[in-house]
Amino acid sequence: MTLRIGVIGTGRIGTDHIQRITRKLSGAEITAVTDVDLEQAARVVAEEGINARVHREQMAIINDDNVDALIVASWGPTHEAFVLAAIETGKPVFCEKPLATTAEGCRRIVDAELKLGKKLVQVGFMRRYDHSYRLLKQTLAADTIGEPLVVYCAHRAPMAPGFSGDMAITDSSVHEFDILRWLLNDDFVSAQVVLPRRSRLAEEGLQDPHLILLETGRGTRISIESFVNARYGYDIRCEVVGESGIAALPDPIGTVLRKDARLATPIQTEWKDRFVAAFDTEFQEWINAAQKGEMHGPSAWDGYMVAITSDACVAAKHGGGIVPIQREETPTLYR
Ligand code: NAD
Ligand code: ISE
Repeated sequence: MTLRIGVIGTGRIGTDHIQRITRKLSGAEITAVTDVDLEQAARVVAEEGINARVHREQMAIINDDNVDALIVASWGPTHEAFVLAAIETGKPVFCEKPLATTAEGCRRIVDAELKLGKKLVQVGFMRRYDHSYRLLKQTLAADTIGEPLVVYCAHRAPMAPGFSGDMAITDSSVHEFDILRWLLNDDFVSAQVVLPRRSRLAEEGLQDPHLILLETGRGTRISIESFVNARYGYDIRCEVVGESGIAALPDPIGTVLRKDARLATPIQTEWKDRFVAAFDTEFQEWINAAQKGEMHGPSAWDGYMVAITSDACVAAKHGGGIVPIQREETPTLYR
């Protein structure tokens, strides 16, 4: 049975997801869309040539009888209300990160699912579907390098247009918070943020880079360099130092060019390109699971844990020192 999907938010990533579902993936079709910018929503429908209803009233898409499942790709502050409404109707909902902009908001979503006794929510942490990260997880799970002792990560982007305040943490590093919990199968117990000398290329008033230091329950120490004005490219790095070896993400594959007395290999510049295959796999697996009434991806609980970590990092950045992160027992539904 084809999964009929309603998309809330037809901006950059919403349009991307509509295109991948329409052009590349199987088992689903877009039957409805909505956006506060109705012209934009109608344009996407026309350009893709899809038979989808454009809802003027955003919440109406959730109760549309022609919609089996929802994708929330609107601005972060709107996510919580849409996800809670989808849970009310019992429809599966894929929500782009953040699940909600506060830990309390994420907790309300967790509580709604616990009350229902069923998982309906998947959060858009697409790195879990990246082939290299999956191989890295397999390597760690197979005990190939012993226990993980130290992890070095870097999240570097060329520029961060529109970034302000703590977005390098709350918008970008959240991907590291999720992937590290998943890779290490461990929760964080403390956070510290060290501010290096500020890059002159960062927008006025924006601290960049940040050095985020996390500690897990089993004592693994993590450093994340978050550098959103790194200029030279989009470069995601992760190296795990274990007791008997080191396991790291490889550089993405590209041609190695020997020319004009130089040895060169390209570096990507866009997160969309770096993770395109991960996004495709993420959605194909979500569609396949939703058709069977199942939900296997990053859960509302994962979204909540990331929000707690993000809050601790922001508090550490502004207050200084080491901020403890309270560990909470994972409810049975999410184990
Ligand atoms: P965008 O600004 O391009 O698009 C957001 C769209 O939401 C806009 O078209 C806007 O009009 C619409 N919108 C706002 N409020 C709405 C409402 N109440 N109802 C319906 N539509 C509404 O932003 P984007 O870059 O596409 O980001 C969207 C979301 O995706 C954000 O939460 C962002 O963090 C997330 N995102 C995730 C990744 C990832 O790697 N997983 C990458 C980029 C963005
Ligand atoms: C963006 O919102 C994303 O989610 C990307 O995956 C991330 O790498 C980028 O830094 C964010 O701005």
